[in-house]
Order: sequence, then structure tokens, then C-alpha cells
Amino acid sequence: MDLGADRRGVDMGPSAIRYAGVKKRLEMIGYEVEDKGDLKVATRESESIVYPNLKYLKQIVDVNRALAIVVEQEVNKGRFPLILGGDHSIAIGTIAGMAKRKKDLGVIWFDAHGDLNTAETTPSGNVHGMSLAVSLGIGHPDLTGIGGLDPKIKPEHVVIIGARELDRGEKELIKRIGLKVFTMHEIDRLGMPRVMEEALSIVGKGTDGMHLSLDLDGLDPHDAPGVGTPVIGGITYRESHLAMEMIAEANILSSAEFVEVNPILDIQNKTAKVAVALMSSAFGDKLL
Ligand code: Z70
Ligand code: MN
Ligand code: MN
Ligand code: MN
Repeated sequence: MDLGADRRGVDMGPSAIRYAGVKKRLEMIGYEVEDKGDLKVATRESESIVYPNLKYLKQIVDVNRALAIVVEQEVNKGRFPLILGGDHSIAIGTIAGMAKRKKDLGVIWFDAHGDLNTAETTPSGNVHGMSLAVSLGIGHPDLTGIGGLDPKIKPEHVVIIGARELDRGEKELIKRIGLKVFTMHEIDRLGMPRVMEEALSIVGKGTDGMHLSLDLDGLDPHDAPGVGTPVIGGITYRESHLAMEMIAEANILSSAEFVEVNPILDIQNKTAKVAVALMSSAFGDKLL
């Protein structure tokens, strides 16, 4: 889906990730992989914007309702949901589906952005900049109501890693609800090993599972050029791998999504290949 973002092309992200060999790579580590195919998403050209501060609200709600249902179904079968994006608005459906089974879901939100806007604070009207707020129960009721009325996650179980472009309203919300954010400043200062130790201790405390929501723009554009909103000064390829390896070691991951891969802006599918490499580390692949 790309209805949650301005730049076109992230709707092709899942194809690029498949083409980069995600299924083979996960099978090589020893997993049984079933590709459920794509969700049905409205075509932008056949739709129109009704609310400029919540662009394509209805279409995004429809996709996320369907996603929440399939995620819940797969978890009920004992499977691990791995979601490929697509713009980051799909986190709303993933987390809503997981919340049906996990009352205290921990979340690592790996991103250059906070995705903590609402219709009132958004500078763009793009729902991909609102998905974490929505999952916390803050936002338009059509979005926060997907998969039930209660907030899907609690602020004390969430960490953001890699933030370097937060809007004013997002900063205010972070302070108001006491959200833990490891900005690039903390990563520079403490180093990725300490950041991940602290992050994993937060998302592992009083929780019954953990979701990884990884926006490829959390990485530096040098390593991940194929994203809709590149922001310089990001997490390196090596630091990201270490983060994924530490997640694998913690052994608490219960779902994951890799989003915002934009093949139109990419260089020879590099960003999709990076996504696949990071997935293999998160799923326990070792160098030796
Ligand atoms: C900005 C907004 C955003 C991703 C850009 C940008 C949000 N804060 N999220 N790319 N993944 O429009 O709300
Ligand atoms: Mn994002
Ligand atoms: Mn982002
Ligand atoms: Mn708890």
C-alpha cells in the first residue's frame, strides 16, 4: 500500500523484497515459510482525498481491518506473522491483530520518524506519520477503533529507535505520555549495544510478546536509499544488524514488519536486499 504516504512507489516494496529472495533466505535458516500474497488495496488513481489531514482514511481503514484479521488468524494457527510494506500505516493493522492475542505487547519502533501525529498535528495529512499514535489509542476513532476500541499497546511497553525528525506535536506527545525514545543522539552517545540492552529490557518487562516495526528509513540513506523519506544521519547497516541480532538473542519476538521500501527510488534493489538481510539476523541467522 502507498495510500498513507505522498511519495509513490512503496506499494511495490513487497514485490522488491520477494524478488530479493526473502522466502529462500528464511527457509535457509530453517523456517517453513508460507507467502499469503498481497492484501487488496484500492488504486490511488480511482480514489479521491476526502479529508486533507487524513488522506485516504477510508481506504487505509479497509486495508488495516483486513490485515488485523489475517494477522490474528495466523497467530491463532501458531504461526509468526511477518508483514512486508508498503507504507508504515499498515502497522495499525498488524498491531491491532497482535493485540487480540497479546494483552501487553512490547514494541520496538525502528524509524527516523515518530509516526506520532494526529489529524490535529500532522504537517502532511499522511496516515503513515500517525500509526504509532493510533496503536497507542490516540487519533481518529475510525483508525483507533480497528480491532476493538481499547488502545492496542501501552506507552511503557514501547521504544522508538533512530528518531531524528520529530514534529513539534510529536515531541509534545512523547513528553505527555512518557514514551522512551532513543534518538540518534543516544545511539551516538551510548552506542547501539547499550541502546539495545536498554530497549530490550523495556519491551521485555511486563509484556507477553514483542513486535518489531522496522521502517527502512531508520537506516542511513547511504545504506538504504530506496525509501520514501530519506533523512541523513541514520543508523548504519552494521548497527542495524547488531540490533537485529540482539533482538534474536532476546528470544521474545512474536511478530515483525519491514516497511517503506521504495523500489522506484532504490539503487538495484539494494534496500530490499538490506531488508532481507536484517530479517535473517532478526530471525536468528548467525555469521558463524
Ligand atoms: C512526518 C509526517 C513519515 C515515514 C515519513 C513524516 C512521517 N512526520 N513517516 N516517513 N515513515 O508527515 O507526519
Ligand atoms: Mn515510519
Ligand atoms: Mn520513517
Ligand atoms: Mn505490563
